[in-house]
Amino acid sequence: MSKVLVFGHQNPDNDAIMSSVVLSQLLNQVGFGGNEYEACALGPLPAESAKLLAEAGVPEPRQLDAIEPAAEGEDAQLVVLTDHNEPGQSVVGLENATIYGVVDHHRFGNFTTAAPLHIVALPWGSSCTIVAKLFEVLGQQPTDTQAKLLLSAMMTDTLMLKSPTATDVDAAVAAKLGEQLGVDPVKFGMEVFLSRPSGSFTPEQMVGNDIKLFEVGDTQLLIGQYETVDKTRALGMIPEIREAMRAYQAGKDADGIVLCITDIMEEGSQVLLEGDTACAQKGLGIEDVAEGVWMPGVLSRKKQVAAPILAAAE
Ligand SMILES: [Mn+2]
Repeated sequence: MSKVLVFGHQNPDNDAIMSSVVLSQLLNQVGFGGNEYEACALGPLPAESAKLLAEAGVPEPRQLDAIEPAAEGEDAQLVVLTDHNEPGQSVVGLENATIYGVVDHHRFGNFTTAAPLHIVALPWGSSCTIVAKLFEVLGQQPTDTQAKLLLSAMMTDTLMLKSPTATDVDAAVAAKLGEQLGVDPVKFGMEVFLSRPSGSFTPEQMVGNDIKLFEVGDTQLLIGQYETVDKTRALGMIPEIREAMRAYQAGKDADGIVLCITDIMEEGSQVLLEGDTACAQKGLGIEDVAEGVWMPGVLSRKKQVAAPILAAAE
């Protein structure tokens, strides 16, 4: 029996955590491939994930710092990536691992493997929607706890199904899980959002809480997103947030950094730029102005921010 580590991206969000936790449970439940699966996390858990897991009595995933090269005569560590596939967003030392599987809903970039792998990629609103469907594929019924953890991530990742990344499949799966739990998915999702201690976020947390590195042409661009139900507090801290952006960019040795302060209620994002962001300005059609640019309707980093920036660089 081989041990397989299952983990989401760095700076994990609720979808990265819940997809790895519940997918590991499912694969262990069915004895998939005769392996043993362990959920890991590449960073501290978001507040809502920690709260949901504690309430459910489910242990938090183990923190994983790096994967070391295999010792002489040993096989490489097997891993399953959830909610990501780009090495730049994954564990340090991913090149030392054998990618056994991927369950993801993002674009593929720089992805090569030495051997065939289990790969489930669908352009749905959350990785947990895919995990929920895998229960059906593997002939399993999620327990109430599993249904709750999956639904929480489907709601946070799709901003209560309002994001343009949400599909009919997400809505249908959310309705089904909500029915099982006897909750309204949107109301439940709002409770999960409101359990975030957003009133106490520091500028450093707003910048680093949910940020991903993208290779845009030959520049390294960081794109962060801070989701809030009221952007007023953040907008009153713009100089401090910009300072935190510059510090984060310097720490990661990136060329530029974009931060979207996304207001879930007003359904749009205030976009701040620091460093070399010519590609971002071109892709988004905005300029680097001190207070940032309000982009109405922009809720999805993936579809409405990263995709146009990457497209403009081609
Ligand atoms: Mn996701």
